[in-house]
Amino acid sequence: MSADGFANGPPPGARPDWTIDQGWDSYSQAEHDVWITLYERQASLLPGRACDPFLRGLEALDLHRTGIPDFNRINEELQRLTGWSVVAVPGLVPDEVFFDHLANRRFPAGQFIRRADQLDYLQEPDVFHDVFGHVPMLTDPVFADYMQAYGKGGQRALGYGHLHNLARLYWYTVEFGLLQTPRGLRIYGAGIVSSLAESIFALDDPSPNRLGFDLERVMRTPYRIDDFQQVYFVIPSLQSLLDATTQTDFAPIYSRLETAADVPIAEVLSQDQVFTRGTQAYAAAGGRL
Ligand code: HBI
Ligand code: FE
Repeated sequence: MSADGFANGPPPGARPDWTIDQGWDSYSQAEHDVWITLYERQASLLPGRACDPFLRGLEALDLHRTGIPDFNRINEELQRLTGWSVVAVPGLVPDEVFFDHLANRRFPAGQFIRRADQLDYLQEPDVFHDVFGHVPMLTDPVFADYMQAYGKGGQRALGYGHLHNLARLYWYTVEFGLLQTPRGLRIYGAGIVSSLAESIFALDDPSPNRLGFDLERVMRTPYRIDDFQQVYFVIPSLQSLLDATTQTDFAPIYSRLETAADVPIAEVLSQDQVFTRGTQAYAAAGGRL
């Protein structure tokens, strides 16, 4: 939804911070069945693909197979582990509202769930994308700190007029990030773990580039929202991601970004750490690299 789509404030029934009651009792069995179908597909696919903090979070929160979880139940455990809580929202909320929630350790999760005929793609984040995709990582103390630091950074970025650069950081980490482990690359991005096809594509397909994470490089790299990623960025550890966000003064980065050109999405720069060079990049270079 574009920014002016929020011009007239929260929708009817939503509070000023855009939260609504989840209304867990009002979900139909058909809606719970959609969750069960999606959960079972991903839970059987992700061992060996999702990173350990994600799998541990999935177990700790018991986002079990009996249907859409009750946020009140999840929050008892989540608050005990990292002080985060899940709050229900009708869908996408304005950036400044989103950042304020994150800065206060509240994750805004869509209350609705996709229909059974929309299993593999939907426009707005629903409760499966948000709660199955994003919430397990919030049980990890380091990632929980990163998400709060991101929220605070987002509030500052709004002031600098560099939200679009920070949105790229969110996209290439929180949504589509990969983690380096001794056993190979593992997924921590919510947009990947909540997608059957991309959970396979992100690790196995030869077409995308997989490059070492660099904060400024990521902030110069546009992204597409309607297809698999053409580039994934790999972090060496969750701690390194947190350090990049908390130990960096963004002001000089923002001023350099004023004049730096975006990096074409499929390009590999000479300074990039290359984990895998995608076939599409190979093709774009005319088959010689
Ligand atoms: N709102 N509910 C919700 N969920 C999001 O992931 C979200 C949002 N609003 C803005 C937004 N994400 C993006 O602009 C982030 O990059 C900030
Ligand atoms: Fe998301």
